Amino acid sequence: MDKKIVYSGIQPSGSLTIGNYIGALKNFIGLQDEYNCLYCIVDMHAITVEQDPKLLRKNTLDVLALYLAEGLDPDKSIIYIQSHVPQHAELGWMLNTIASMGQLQRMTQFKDKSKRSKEVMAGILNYPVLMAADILLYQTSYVPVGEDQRQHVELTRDLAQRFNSKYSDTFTIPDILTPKVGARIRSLQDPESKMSKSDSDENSYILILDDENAIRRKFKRAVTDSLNNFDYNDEQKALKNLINIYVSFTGESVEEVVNRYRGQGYGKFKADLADVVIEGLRPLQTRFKEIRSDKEYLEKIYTEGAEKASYLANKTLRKVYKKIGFIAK
Ligand code: ATP
Ligand code: LTN
Repeated sequence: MDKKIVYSGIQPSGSLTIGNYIGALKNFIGLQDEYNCLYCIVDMHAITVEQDPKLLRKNTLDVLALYLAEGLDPDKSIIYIQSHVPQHAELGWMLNTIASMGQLQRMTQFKDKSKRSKEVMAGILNYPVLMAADILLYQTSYVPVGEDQRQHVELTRDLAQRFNSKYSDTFTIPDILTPKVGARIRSLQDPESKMSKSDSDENSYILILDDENAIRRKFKRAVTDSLNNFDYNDEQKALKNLINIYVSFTGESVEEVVNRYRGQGYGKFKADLADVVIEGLRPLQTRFKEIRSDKEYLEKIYTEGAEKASYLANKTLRKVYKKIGFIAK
């Protein structure tokens, strides 16, 4: 039997954080042997917020190089750039005709992002419909993402079910895949909000490509609490977040870490956490530098990736057009 499909994407909307790493990127690698995986750089999603064209180009190649540096293997997985496969926009349009405005307006990300902007563009409302198109084009079974994407994956399931019952079985209904620990890494400055690469306070996040000094400085400045009690609970959200980062990098259990640091001040733990993250990111950073400088190699990967993705996307799109009643040419 054919392997099931795994699909995920990351926006080139800035430099990636360890939230992106722990919640998504790090988990992509292990899926490559068991599943047929597609990993996309979703540049069409990124433009739903203001982007500088030069920076968008740079960030797109950065994400591609990070995918490869982390160990995504182009012989096993399809790695490509979303705008190279126009079928995403085409299926997105079809799905827009069955997506309800009310449902889109209830999306948490839409509410957050539209609150922050003076003029709300339609692209930010339709963002999750394009995401549904990404996923459904490839008959995806599993979507490895962070917890913040749960609502979007639910919407994708709804749209797939709606289309299937309107026109007959067409799309596979996908399931979300979130990591046990680290599905929602929080800001180092405000544990109520998620760590985000678009946060204006650079002390709130650690970037995958941050150097040693920046990592030490940011963890040192990370907020904790005044209880001075080393424990893992919801009253100490900031500390809990730091422990989650620690165990995501070392693979230890929360219990082991809590037992080791119990009775010690937060300062020692934060310093050790910085070491763990620096060491954990080092191999990735080294490989990134090598790969990122090889423009020809990157071009070869994304060109071949787009070819393979297009072939699969077309198969689904042709079915969709036929069911809707479009005339085949
Ligand atoms: P932004 O923070 O710029 O609004 P984003 O980082 O949430 O965007 P993407 O870059 O597309 O958006 O996210 C890529 C992946 O990283 C998604 O699977 C998302 O769920 C995951 N992710 C993002 N932030 C976190 C976080 N703080 N904790 C865990 N996973 C995260
Ligand atoms: N919305 C996602 C990025 C994304 C995605 C996808 C993730 C776009 N298309 C398809 C998984 C599958 C985010 O993380 N912000």
